[in-house]
Order: sequence, then C-alpha cells, then structure tokens
Amino acid sequence: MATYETLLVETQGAVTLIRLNRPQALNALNTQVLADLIAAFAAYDADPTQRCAVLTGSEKAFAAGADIKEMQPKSFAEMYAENFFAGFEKVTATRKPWIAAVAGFALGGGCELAMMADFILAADTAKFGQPEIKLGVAPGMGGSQRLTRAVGKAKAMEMCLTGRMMDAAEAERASLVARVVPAAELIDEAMKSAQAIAAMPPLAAIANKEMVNAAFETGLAQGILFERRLFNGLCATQDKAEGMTAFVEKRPGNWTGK
Ligand code: CO8
Repeated sequence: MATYETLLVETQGAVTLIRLNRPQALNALNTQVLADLIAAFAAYDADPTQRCAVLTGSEKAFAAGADIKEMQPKSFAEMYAENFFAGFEKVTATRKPWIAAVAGFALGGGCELAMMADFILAADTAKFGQPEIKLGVAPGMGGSQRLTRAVGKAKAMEMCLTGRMMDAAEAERASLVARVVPAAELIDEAMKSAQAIAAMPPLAAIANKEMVNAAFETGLAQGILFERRLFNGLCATQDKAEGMTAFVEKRPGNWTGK
C-alpha cells in the first residue's frame, strides 16, 4: 500500500479508509494534501478489490479549510497560471462510491471537500461553514454551487455572507448530511455504511452514483432518460441475472462485477 505525506490510508476488506493527517494545521488543505488525495482516490478507483471508500479527518477537524498560510502570498496571476486547486476535479471524478465522515470543523475548503463525497455522515460535533468572506474571498472549491444545491438559496446565502457555522443537527435538518451519529461511533458507522455499499453489485453501485449525480447536471426529462438507459444497460450484466435469480431462489446474490 502506498504511503502519503499528509494522509493515512488503510484497507479493511473491500473498504478504503483515508484519513487527512495534518493535525498541526487542523487538516488544512494545501498543494501536498491535494496531490495526496488525487493519488489516493485514483489508487482506490483503480483497485478492483476496493468497492467503497471513507474520507475522514480528526476528532477536532475534518478540515479547517484551504491552507490560508499557503494562499496568503499568492497573487491573482499565480493562482490563475497554476489553476490553483483545480485538481480537486480529479477527486470528484472518482467513479466508485465514497463517504465523507465529518467530525469537528468542516470549514471553507473542508466543507467543500466533504460536499464532493457521495454523502456526508456527521458526528454530533460536526460544524460546517463557508467563512471565506471573512478573509476577503469566497468559496473556491465548489461551495457556492454544492451548498446551494444541498440546502437551498436562503441558508447557503446566509452562510456565505455571514460566515456562520451550521451545527450537525441543523445540517441534518437542511439535508446537508445524510445522518448524524454520536462522535465516538462516527468511524464505525461510516465503515458499516461503506461495507454495506461494498457488498452491493459493483457495476450497479457505479450506475446508481452516476444517476443521482446526473440529477444535478440535467433537466428532468434528460435525467430520466439517462436513468432508463443505464437501467436497461444494467440488464445486460451477469450481476442482474444473478440478483434476480437469487431473489427468486430466496438466497443472497453472489456478485462477479460483470
Ligand atoms: N489554514 C492554515 N492553517 C490553519 C487553518 C487554515 N485554514 N485553520 C487552522 N489553522 C492552523 C492555525 O493557524 C493554528 O496553527 P498555529 O498553531 O501554528 O497557529 C492551528 O491550525 C490550530 O488552529 P487554531 O489555533 O486557530 O484553533 P482554534 O481551535 O482556536 O480555532 C478554527 C479553530 C475556528 C477552525 C480556526 O482555526 C479557524 O478559524 N480556521 C480558519 C477557518 C477558515 O477560515 N477556513 C477557510 C479557509 S479559505 C478556504 O478554505 C478557501 C477554499 C477555496 C480555495 C480554492 C482556490 C481556487
């Protein structure tokens, strides 16, 4: 297994657990973290033994944002020329499912990274926010778009304009997170969810993810057509034949990923 400067990565069965590991900076995201995340997610996506991933931080912080100390000296020209942080698009291109397990602060780029996941599981200690305005900037890793799609205009606008944090209970009410669990159980619960997903037929898992994501990119009629075409396509897989036969025979399915 590869090692990373800013991440701890382990596998448990078919689940990859990726931990952000810059405790001295509350897991602030810098160029090295981005390079490590791109490599770790690419390795996960390419490994046929791995079927779901969990990205987490520490008890105190999932990630307290992009690294302000790295950005402080950068000019517009430098940011623009190096297309700073555009590499996060490679993380969002991960085809297989992954979950963000968030405890503590998920601020700025940390909130934006969590929202790149297929869904967020939150500890009751989680705090979400887009406080970039207080630094004279704004979200830059998709927050203004993904937060607005998740919680609607009123809350997204209020959070971006005031920089206030949303606690876990409010985040669940606002549909930013799938579920809130006690902090001590966060990793166990995330791993349980991930293992349940990992036990599903893998092509169907990718197709389900693509369909839900299509809802954010298309109109309703196009989205429904995309869904139906993918459904029809899944009917050509061995796992569809196995899944429906297993149901009729009242036994669990035995998936081949074909
Ligand atoms: N960047 C760099 N260092 C950080 C960051 C950060 N985002 N957050 C915390 N740290 C560091 C602190 O500087 C401190 O280091 P040191 O001990 O060397 O002084 C250490 O982590 C511990 O932090 P605190 O002492 O501040 O801990 P507290 O418990 O007192 O406070 C907070 C915790 C409230 C989370 C506080 O640290 C804080 O407000 N952090 C900044 C939050 C923030 O503003 N985040 C948004 C950053 S901007 C951003 O994310 C833009 C994303 C888009 C980029 C796209 C580019 C195209």
